[in-house]
Amino acid sequence: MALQAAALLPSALSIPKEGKSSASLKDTTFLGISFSDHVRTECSSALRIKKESNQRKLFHVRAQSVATTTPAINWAASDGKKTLRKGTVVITGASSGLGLATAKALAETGKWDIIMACRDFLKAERAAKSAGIAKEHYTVMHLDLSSLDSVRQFVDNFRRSGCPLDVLVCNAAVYLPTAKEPTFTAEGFELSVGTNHLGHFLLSRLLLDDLKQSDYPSKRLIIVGSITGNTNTLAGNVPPKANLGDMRGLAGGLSGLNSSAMVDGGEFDGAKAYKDSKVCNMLTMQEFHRRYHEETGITFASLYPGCIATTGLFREHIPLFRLLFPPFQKYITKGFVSEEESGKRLAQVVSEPSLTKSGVYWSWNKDSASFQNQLSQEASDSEKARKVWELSEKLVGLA
Ligand code: NDP
Ligand code: PMR
Repeated sequence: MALQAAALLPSALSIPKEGKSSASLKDTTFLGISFSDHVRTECSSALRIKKESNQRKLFHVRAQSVATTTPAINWAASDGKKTLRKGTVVITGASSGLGLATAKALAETGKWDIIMACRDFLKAERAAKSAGIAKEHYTVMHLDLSSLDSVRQFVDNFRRSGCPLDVLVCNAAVYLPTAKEPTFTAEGFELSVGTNHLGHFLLSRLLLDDLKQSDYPSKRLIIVGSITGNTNTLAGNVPPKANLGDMRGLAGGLSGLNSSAMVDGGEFDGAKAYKDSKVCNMLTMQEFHRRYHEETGITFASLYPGCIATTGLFREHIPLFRLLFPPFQKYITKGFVSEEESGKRLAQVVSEPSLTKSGVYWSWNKDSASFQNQLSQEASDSEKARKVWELSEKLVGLA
């Protein structure tokens, strides 16, 4: 009960909207105080006030409205030295695994305000605490990607916080390999594709405007992909293989009623649905790149962070799999990577100046050096990417 109530809290917060100022305050100082330093702290403190409001609400105190100002500059000058202002990054599914490890890696740099966009508010707060992420670096905001209403509510709440959006990381996912029957999102889409792809598709389409407005020097939209969606690899050839087919199931709404719950229109298979969702993720990233990179300068990227065999992703798998999978990946395939290492990898894609290339799918070699990897034929098919985009925008109500 307490958990459920807490999960609803951030959506209920009321913070008045402020217009996003585009005035440049570059290098402005007054009486020795850098304006930019002042503005730079605004987002962090607005988020802190919001966080404290959340906590007050836990004790049934009504949250009061908070006035916020949007930082409108990307450089802060102190002692005549130019430093980049703190970036704001939204990470979906930051309550465990890769998302949590990425939040931790970014928090340790002290250069980021991290918004942990999570479906379970208390779980996320506890995870941040036990990972040792200092309070001033993060804020939890409620987001349930299996409900399009929740996605829209999150976008409203985020905008009301007055924070800029510099990087969006679409990381959350569910994997249901043992499910015999499909389960569904609030709008009736099969849960894996509905959450991993359609929820993120709506989120990133809505937040594209916010990314465009950011004055951060390197704005990025990152959608986490995977090796298992790529049939040009050994891992991608383990059955059931990803295959979107002619997408008749997606066109039919993945409802399992008059149409199939699977993208390709076939029989339900939970493991395949996850792999298909990753293909949709990787195609969406490339379609974003084709449509918006040149116009906006935003970097669109995907990645395979390595096999993080210990995460919650495998929570629905049989116990024997969960026992054997980590040593199998560690000693046989040698594809294993720790949560900490995977977090450092994704953090590089968020913030490394050398990883600004757009339309790219990053991987890491045995020495943990990043390289631009090849996607499978299907996962790089531009016609399929356009079709996934067009069908998805209909399903989420954008077309
Ligand atoms: P985890 O299960 O540890 O993390 C998944 C996160 O997604 C959790 O925070 C979970 O929240 C969240 N989530 C699930 N459903 C929703 C929802 N409806 N709304 C909001 N959040 C939701 O798995 P990983 O860290 O392994 O996975 C992270 C990403 O990495 C995924 O995109 C996955 O495809 C990718 N990946 C993972 C690999 C691996 O080997 N583990 C390999 C390649 C890619 P909650 O904590 O509440 O359950
Ligand atoms: Mg795979 C180099 C070989 C390699 C790598 C890097 C992975 C990653 N896997 C490899 C090989 C194999 N796997 C082989 C040879 C087998 C048959 C024994 C195998 C099996 C297997 C299963 C049953 N692998 C799996 C599963 C899962 O349930 C996981 C999955 O498909 O989740 C969708 C999985 C994974 N293997 C990987 C990675 C990264 C995963 C998990 C997650 C993901 O793609 O997100």
